[in-house]
Amino acid sequence: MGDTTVIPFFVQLDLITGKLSSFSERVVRRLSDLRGLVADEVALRRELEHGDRIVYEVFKINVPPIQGHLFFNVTVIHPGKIGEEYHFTKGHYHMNEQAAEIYIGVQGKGLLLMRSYNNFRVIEMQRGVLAYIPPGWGHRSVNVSHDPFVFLSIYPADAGYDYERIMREGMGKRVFATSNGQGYCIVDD
Ligand code: S6P
Ligand code: ZN
Repeated sequence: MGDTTVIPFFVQLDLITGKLSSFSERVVRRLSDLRGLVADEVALRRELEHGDRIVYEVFKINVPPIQGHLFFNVTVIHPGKIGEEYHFTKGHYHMNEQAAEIYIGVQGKGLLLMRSYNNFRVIEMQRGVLAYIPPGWGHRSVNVSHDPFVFLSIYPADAGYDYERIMREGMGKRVFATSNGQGYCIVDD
């Protein structure tokens, strides 16, 4: 029998800005949370001297973290660079190797980097792009625009997060600004 402790509910998503009418939790990730993950740790330390700015935020809607339920939340990656590397999320694998995920682009322009062992995929995200992250693929998002990059994620509530593996193995790709500051280049890591 399914879990019937949660009654049906809704929230309003502004499809232009990605703003949610309500959420249960706001997770804030700052420059200092990206220690050990950036290409240029010296640049990170330099930027930290000007303050520990917010790189991205996740607006979560909580349901029980058990099989059968679905999590859905909105990530906002603010525009910016650390050195020449565009702002990105920490990235993770799902602990539950059976757990896939869907991303839906809402605002701005970003890249969804994915890795499964030595296989790499990159999907360009913008409003209306529905991307499928199959089970077992690590994933990280990057804002390559000068506006906030906003996307919606939907995934099994028992997926869990493995950040350690990304720390150890990396994503295999990094995204830098081109010299004129307008475009991006994807570089092997
Ligand atoms: C969760 C999903 C996203 C990320 C969010 C922040 O499975 O992939 O909601 O949690 O974009 O990224 P990270 O890597 O810091 O969790
Ligand atoms: Zn995920």
